[in-house]
Amino acid sequence: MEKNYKGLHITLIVLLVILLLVIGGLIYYYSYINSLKQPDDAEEIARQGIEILYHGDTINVSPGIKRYGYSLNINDATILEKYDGKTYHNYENNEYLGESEGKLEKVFENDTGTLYGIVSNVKRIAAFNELNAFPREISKNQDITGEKLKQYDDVYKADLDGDGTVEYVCFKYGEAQAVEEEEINSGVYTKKYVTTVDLLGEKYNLISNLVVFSDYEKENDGDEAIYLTNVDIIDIDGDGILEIFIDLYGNENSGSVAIYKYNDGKVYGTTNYKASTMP
Ligand SMILES: [Ca+2]
Ligand SMILES: [Ca+2]
Repeated sequence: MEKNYKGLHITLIVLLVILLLVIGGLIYYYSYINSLKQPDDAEEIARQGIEILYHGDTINVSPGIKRYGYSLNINDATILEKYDGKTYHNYENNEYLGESEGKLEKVFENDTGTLYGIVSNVKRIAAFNELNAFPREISKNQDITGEKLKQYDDVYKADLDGDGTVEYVCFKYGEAQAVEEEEINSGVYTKKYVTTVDLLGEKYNLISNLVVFSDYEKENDGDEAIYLTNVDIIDIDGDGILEIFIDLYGNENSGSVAIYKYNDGKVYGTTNYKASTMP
């Protein structure tokens, strides 16, 4: 009987030691993992109050369709003080283009007398502080081997989510198509020009269609067709994932941009987005 108790005590002690080792191991593991984590750039951005300008206007850089050209009220003294004459870090076409001094310009006055402005003398993407914008290489129209890739006119290649496999952001600029009657009833439009933007995986598999953009040509209209061509692949929020910015059609003062984030096999943003120059 006594022997059994002794055996039981030893078993309990052994179990206790194992439990303590496991707990100790877990504590060590989590403190080790935390020590590996660098200060989060997104937190750093929030702390420093960094804001992003797109075509000179502030935008929310989370995935989705965002308008620009409507947020800087230049009657507002705090806006003037914050944005005018400041040094900006400039990014465009997947490159860092250095610093410039921005100037807040009046763009238009709305019905209520509000004067809207944009910051001029900055590039397509501008930030108060320099970003770690390109954590991985981004190439354009290089090593286009797959037959599926050859169907596209412009191919951007980058490991967007940093998992070791590349993704492709592919633009196809359509030939002029005859306009179908049900598309436009007015009858004055004769041709349609289409840009298709697709996201492909490493094996050239279609991950998602991002945007289909249409421009319409009027009869006897000498205007050139508009295709989407402005794309920025950039880590805008410091999370190590490259976001995709596709500039949708806008006039010189305002427009919109489609922002996408690809992570864990999912595309965040407005996919299959139908954009058009038609109102
Ligand atoms: Ca990847
Ligand atoms: Ca990012």
